[in-house]
Formats: sequence, C-alpha cells, structure tokens
Amino acid sequence: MEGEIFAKTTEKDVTSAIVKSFHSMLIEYTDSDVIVVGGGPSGLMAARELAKVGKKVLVIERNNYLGGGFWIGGYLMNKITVRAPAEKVLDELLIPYQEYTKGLYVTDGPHACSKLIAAACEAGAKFLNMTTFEDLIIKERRVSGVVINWTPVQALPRQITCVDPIALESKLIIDATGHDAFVAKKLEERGLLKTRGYGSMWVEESEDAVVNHTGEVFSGLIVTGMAVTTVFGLPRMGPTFGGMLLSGKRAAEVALEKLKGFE
Ligand code: 48H
Repeated sequence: MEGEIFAKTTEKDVTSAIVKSFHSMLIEYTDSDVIVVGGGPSGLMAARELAKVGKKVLVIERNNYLGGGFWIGGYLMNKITVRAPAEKVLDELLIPYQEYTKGLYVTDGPHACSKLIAAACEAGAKFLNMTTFEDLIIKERRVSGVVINWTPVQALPRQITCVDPIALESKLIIDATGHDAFVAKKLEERGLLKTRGYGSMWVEESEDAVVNHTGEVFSGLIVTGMAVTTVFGLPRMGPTFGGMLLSGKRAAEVALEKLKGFE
C-alpha cells in the first residue's frame, strides 16, 4: 500500500455521485413488487427471501440503522438466542452459534445482525433509511402502496414544519414494524381491521403461533414478526428470535404465492 495515491476527484463529483445514485434508486422504487415496512429481523428475513428470487423489494426503516431489536438479545445484553429448528437459518446465513441446552442456541448479536443485513443486501433488496411509514394507499379495499416522510420531519414540532409526505406504490406491503404493528394500526384507525394487542410472555406457545398466523390480514397487507402477536393477540416470546426469522420466511412464501396473481 505504501506510495499508493487516491484517484483524483472533486467535491462536486462526490456530491453528484450520492445524489444521482440515490435519486435513480428512489425513482426506480416508486413502484415495487413488495414494500417491507420495518428493517428488524422479520422484515430483513422476508426482504432477503423475496429479493433472492428476483422480486423487487424495498425496505422502509425509520431509523438510520437496520436490524431493529436483533442487535441486542435482552436487557441490553448482545447475545441472541434461537430455538430449534431456527438454527437452520443461522446455518444458512453462516452465523456461528453454540448449543446452550438441547434445542436452544446462542449467538453474538453483532455477528448475527450484520450477517442478516448483508444477506438482504446481497440478495438485492433496497433500503430507505431515516424514512417513516405514515400511511397507506388504499384503492377499492386493497392496499397498494405506502405514504412516507423523512423521520426528522416527523420529529419536528408541527408549528415549524409543514412538509407533505410522498407515496410509493407496490403490489404487496409487509408490516414488519414490531410490537407497534404500525401498518395494521392504520387500517384499524379507519375501521378496516381489528388488532388485539400482544399477550403476556409464554415462549413455548408464542413462536409456533407467530409463524402459523403470519399471512395476509387485509387485501395486499401481510404481517410478520411481533406485529403478528399484536394483530392476533398472541403471547410474546421474550428475547428469542427464531420465531421472527421463520415468520419472515413465511411472510415471503405468502407474498410469492400472492404475486403469482399479478403475473
Ligand atoms: C418505518 C418503522 C416504523 C415506521 C417501526 O422491533 P423489530 O425488531 O421487529 P421484529 O418483529 O422484526 O422483531 C421483534 C424482535 O426484535 C423483538 O423485539 C422480540 C422478539 N420481542 C419479544 C418480546 O416478547 O418483546 O423491528 C421493527 C423495525 C424497527 O427497526 C423499527 O425502527 C421499524 O421497524 N419501524 N420503520 N416506519 N412507522 N415503525
């Protein structure tokens, strides 16, 4: 490396590289096969599975960082647990882990989360960070897109900002917003869906139920991850993530089946 010289460039070229590349992505993704709202474990898993088979997938994430609760296991401790059979997902993503007791596995949060993010990127999913889902496009009782705004705009007091959101269209939406089930709640606000609120903790009951209830809850809207517990009133599972990963996979399977109707 000694003696290497960086390529010649100017400040304006650095700026226009960012602007042009971002804007061409934004324009291309005004229309997607699937928009995933929320870049936590369930959303990233769903996005990866869909992008891997060539679907056009955009993830909307209100934070600057992706990964949601998958960086930290519980109580600010960065160890992640999964129960069998979800260790197969760790194998698939080349995430190292140890068996703690029979069928209960533990892995490092930073390693697991960064690998899952990389897998979604490598599969071809695209991302809008610092972007908050605000509302839905609904036409003829079918969800057909999302209304979004920059997260910082939402954080400002109303009296000093009045910035209208923009809308993106897609064939399907996946609600992966975690405990808030933010997308499903937008339907509830309009009397189009009833959510039950997630139940108290019961790990053994929860994870199978979450995967089994993952699916379409309104025409064009699929729920995954903790949003499933909130919509259906299922018990929470606590700091273990196998149900999130397998729910994401299930959401992608349901989406692929539904997308056949558009071919
Ligand atoms: C844009 C948004 C918006 C919005 C939220 O919380 P997450 O990690 O969600 P899941 O369901 O993939 O995983 C849940 C898991 O992390 C967990 O908390 C578990 C297993 N708890 C068990 C228990 O008993 O409590 O990720 C959701 C993502 C986050 O990155 C949010 O920032 C994002 O969605 N998000 N993005 N617009 N309106 N709301």
